Amino acid sequence: MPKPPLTLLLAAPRGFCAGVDRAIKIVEMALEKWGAPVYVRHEIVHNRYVVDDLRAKGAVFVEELDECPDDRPVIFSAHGVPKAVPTEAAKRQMVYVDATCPLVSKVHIEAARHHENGLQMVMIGHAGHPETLGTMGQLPQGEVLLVETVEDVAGVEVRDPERLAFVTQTTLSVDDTADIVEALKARFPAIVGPHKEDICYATTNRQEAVKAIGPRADALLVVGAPNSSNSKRLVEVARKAGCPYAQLVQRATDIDWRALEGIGSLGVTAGASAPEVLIDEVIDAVRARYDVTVERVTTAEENVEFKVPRVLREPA
Ligand code: 0JX
Ligand code: SF4
Repeated sequence: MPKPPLTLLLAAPRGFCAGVDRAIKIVEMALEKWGAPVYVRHEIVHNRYVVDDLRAKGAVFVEELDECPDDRPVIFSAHGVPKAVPTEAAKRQMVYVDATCPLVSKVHIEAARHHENGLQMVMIGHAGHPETLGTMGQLPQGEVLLVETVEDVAGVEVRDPERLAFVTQTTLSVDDTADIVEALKARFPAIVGPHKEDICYATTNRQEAVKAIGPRADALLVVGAPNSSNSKRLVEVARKAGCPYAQLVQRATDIDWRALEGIGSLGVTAGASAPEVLIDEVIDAVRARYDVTVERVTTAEENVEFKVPRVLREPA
């Protein structure tokens, strides 16, 4: 039977961002330098394939520092850590390498600066997400108020509405965040913050590409993990852009082929923590069932690269 024709709308940019690339390289360098085991606090990036690959090379993934021995190196994940974590590692004289994305560290610095200037902080982010915990954990407990939605803004209780600042998680929905910022500014006109928000270039660009594809695609697959904030946002953006079916898939085996029956166009993208090998796997699986014509939908060119430290610090 001939395969049905399908236009595959391939998003660009998609997949790995500069912060993810750097964080994975740091773990690989640490393994090369110090040998196994090297401990990693939290998944280095939210992707099972990446984590399993590093685990096979000798990385040991833990959630908290107290699960690490004193005498092995530990790496902090790309999402950032509360200030107490490096403080504790130093106290235990551990060798540690911070793989926090420089764009997340920038938000940490901003929060600390506002705090030093006597401003109370509001963070727009998702409760319990490691980046939110890390950013809030830059300041003493209770100093950062979390808001997740426009509705939350009405209930937030501040010390002094004249002395307020806000920061955001880097992987939020650009549009939802704009609404929350607007609500904050309406309620607290004196609030200060970044020019728009702290959403990074990679998050913004991946959402833009999905917005271009969404209205044209009968369905869209986002390659990414269920705990990956930026990947989940891409599914929401696709649905909002008018795509009737948008689904997160970790890899090809997750694809629900029945849901794709009868489609003529399929969007494909990937979150910032999803490796290209998994995107290729998904495309190959689509090709096995459809007569595919690939159309690249490019909405931005990316050439961001973050320096990886040339030499990792020697154990004490
Ligand atoms: O859940 P997130 O999108 O914050 O993380 P993920 O999927 O690991 O993406 C890369 C790290 C992003 C940090 O900002
Ligand atoms: Fe950095 Fe953005 Fe990538 Fe997060 S998604 S690691 S902030 S570049």
